[in-house]
Amino acid sequence: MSLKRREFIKASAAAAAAASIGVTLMPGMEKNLFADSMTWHKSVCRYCGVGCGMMIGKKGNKVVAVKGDNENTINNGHLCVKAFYLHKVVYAKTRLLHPMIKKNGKFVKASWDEALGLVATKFNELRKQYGPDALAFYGSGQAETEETYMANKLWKGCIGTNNVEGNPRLCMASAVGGYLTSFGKDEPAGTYEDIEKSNLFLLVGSNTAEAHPIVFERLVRHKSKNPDVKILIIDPRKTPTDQIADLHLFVKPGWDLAVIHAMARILIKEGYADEDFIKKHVNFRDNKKALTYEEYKQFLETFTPEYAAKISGVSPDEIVKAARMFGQAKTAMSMWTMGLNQRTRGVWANNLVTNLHLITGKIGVPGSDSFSLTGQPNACGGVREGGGLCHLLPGHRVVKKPAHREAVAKVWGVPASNIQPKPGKHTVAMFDALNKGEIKGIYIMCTNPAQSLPNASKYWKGLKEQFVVVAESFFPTATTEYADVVLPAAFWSEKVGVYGCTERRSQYMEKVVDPQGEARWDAFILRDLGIKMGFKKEFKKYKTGEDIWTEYIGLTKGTDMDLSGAPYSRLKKVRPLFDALPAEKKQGRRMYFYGKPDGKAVVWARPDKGPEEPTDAEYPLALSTGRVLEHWHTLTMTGTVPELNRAVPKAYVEINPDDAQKMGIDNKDQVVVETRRGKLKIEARVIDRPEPGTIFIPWHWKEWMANILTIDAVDPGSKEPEYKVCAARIRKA
Ligand SMILES: Nc1nc2c(c(=O)[nH]1)N[C@H]1C(S)=C(S)[C@@H](COP(=O)(O)OP(=O)(O)OC[C@H]3O[C@@H](n4cnc5c(=O)[nH]c(N)nc54)[C@H](O)[C@@H]3O)O[C@H]1N2
Ligand SMILES: Nc1nc2c(c(=O)[nH]1)N[C@H]1C(S)=C(S)[C@@H](COP(=O)(O)OP(=O)(O)OC[C@H]3O[C@@H](n4cnc5c(=O)[nH]c(N)nc54)[C@H](O)[C@@H]3O)O[C@H]1N2
Ligand code: SF4
Ligand SMILES: [Mo]
Repeated sequence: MSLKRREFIKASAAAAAAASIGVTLMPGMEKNLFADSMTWHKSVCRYCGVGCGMMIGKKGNKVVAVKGDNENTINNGHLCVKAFYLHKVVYAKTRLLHPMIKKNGKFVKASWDEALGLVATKFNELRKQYGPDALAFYGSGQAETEETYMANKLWKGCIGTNNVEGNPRLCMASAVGGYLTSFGKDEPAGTYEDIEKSNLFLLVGSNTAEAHPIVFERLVRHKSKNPDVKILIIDPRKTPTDQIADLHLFVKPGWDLAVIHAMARILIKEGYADEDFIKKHVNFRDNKKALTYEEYKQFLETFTPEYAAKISGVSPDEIVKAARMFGQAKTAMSMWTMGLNQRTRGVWANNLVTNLHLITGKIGVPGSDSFSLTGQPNACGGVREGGGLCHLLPGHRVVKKPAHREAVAKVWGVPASNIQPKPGKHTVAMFDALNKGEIKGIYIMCTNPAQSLPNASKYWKGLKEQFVVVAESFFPTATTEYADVVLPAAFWSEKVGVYGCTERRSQYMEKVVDPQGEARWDAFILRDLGIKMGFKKEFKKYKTGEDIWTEYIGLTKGTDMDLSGAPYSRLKKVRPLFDALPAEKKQGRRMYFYGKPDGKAVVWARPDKGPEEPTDAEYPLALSTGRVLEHWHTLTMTGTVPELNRAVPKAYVEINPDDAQKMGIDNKDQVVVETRRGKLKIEARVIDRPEPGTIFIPWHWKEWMANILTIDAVDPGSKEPEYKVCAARIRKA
């Protein structure tokens, strides 16, 4: 089983190499590929946050092929396996082609006028009767910046509620919290170009090979050319990323904070600290107060290798080895994703990784950075920079600052008093309020929360009972089941727009073909809803995507993410474009990143708390959830591609052979995985990927929904849920 999988991954690496030659050959399409009538159009992959440039091949009014964009310096023409089949997803049988309204429990086809009319009337009624906070918007890091911008304006600026959230809360919120508390500014300082200049990579809680394959490919290429480059992994599971590991610390899920502190202690004790850098650029703090460097060292004294080893399950020698590797490397780049963010101590975990860079001065120079990998293609651009969360406004602004509200209200053409100073409800609280009936109407766009929320079944009640509108490109999904109205959304390639990737680069996507059926662009659906709700003056003016983008970039002028020099006309040519900072700021772009008033970053002395629900005698196993290479989230897209389904056709629970033997479980046995929240019948995969004591379920399938098991406890700072660990038990079915 495991061998087959490895072979497949090798094969997809080979396929990626083929793409670099220029063209991705699709099964059955080879014949017509070079036909004169085919044209190529600039786009971006709509899956992960790497932001690979993609060219769309069009024939007639049809998308017929994709290939990597050779001119794009992120991926240099390469694509990963999911992306190869993206053009097929456009024509999936499950595309939603007409608006539908639920009548007597059944979806009935409706006209746009009827569907939007119903939504507008219902939203206005609820607003009038219960106040603006009875309404909410729940969006996505896969939505375009223009789309999130329109939603933000309608809800925060016109309806007058800050109940605007999105799935980046489930994903990047802890990274945002980490950057803000460590540096005073969001988003990483480095770029992908640091990869080729780095001597060491600390991959902590990132399955880079499967979740960010083109970044992984760059790591592989760099290391194969420079064998001295070291790869250090801190992760509870063995994954395909291990193919390039020099050292892997197998921590127990949720227990790695002590390990990172122990590494910091060794770095200082053994003289790897950059004392000069520390003096110039660093402050020290704990949760209550400022510390001196001496006090921080004192704090670290608890974290001997032996102590950290006992807590984490790693050997003391390996911790020492890892710290020395980090210290000895001339430059170092950390990359992390959900293994750190999806934790009740996600912000702290982020802080501690950044500590390692600040202590050793391995930051702010080419090849060194604490570089969070973003999950979705536009979580950085549309949601973080665009302000698509309940406390934010466009341009890295916040609702609580009067000057920020005023600046935004002016451009939106609404009274500043429309924008509330108090943040709205964060995602888990939003769905809780829906359960309680405090929120009575919600508009869900480009996300599938009925499957992706933690402890999901708990939140189906609110989705059942309240007025739910779902804008979707596919049907049915776990969430459309609960919708009162579904609105067909134009899909990637059928709409214009901008995505902003992990390294803060903006990329333009051309509208290549017309939307299918009656599908419409999400941004214009929102515009038309705004008009129907009575906000004519505010929304009638947007005739094109460019109208929306131009207004948005005007709002970013003078902020730390100034995009005012990046109109569509320039984005069409430059691929990909960094935030268009003035040249003098660009020079020192890495230091400008330090956003605290004294220009210093913070090394945090955080306690080494474990997970919310540790294992115990009743539930002795740690359950972890995550991704596979071939599939994307809730399968509405990759699940429609036969080639990807054949590669990984169904869900399974990975269990270590030692545990399996003790419990009498064989490979492919049906087992029941149980947590305090739910039970799931699923096939066992006995494999030495998780360590003994840990089990893992890929969460993509609705039929084997991992989120009926996961815990909805959130990080108190970032409000991001702890998908990555809860207590479970397993038995033969
Ligand atoms: N193929 C594919 N690629 C994707 C996606 C997809 O659905 N499919 N989704 C995209 C999105 S939105 C995201 S957010 C990213 C996610 O990208 P990743 O975060 O890389 O992917 P995950 O599979 O969620 O798990 C991350 C890793 O965290 C580890 N981990 C779990 N618990 C702990 C812990 O306590 N400590 C440490 N140190 N590590 C831990 C897991 O073992 C796993 O290796 O992927 C993006 N790319
Ligand atoms: N157990 C577990 N759960 C997790 C995670 C985990 O690691 N473990 N990870 C979490 C993370 S990091 C994330 S990011 C979330 C992701 O969770 P979701 O966002 O809920 O998952 P997706 O399947 O990406 O949902 C996107 C939806 O948008 C639809 N869509 C696609 N294109 C368009 C479009 O152009 N317009 C519109 N309107 N709709 C469109 C798709 O069909 C799909 O239904 O899941 C979270 N849930
Ligand atoms: S690495 Fe991410 S952005 Fe690049 S082709 Fe694959 S899924 Fe798309
Ligand atoms: Mo994500």
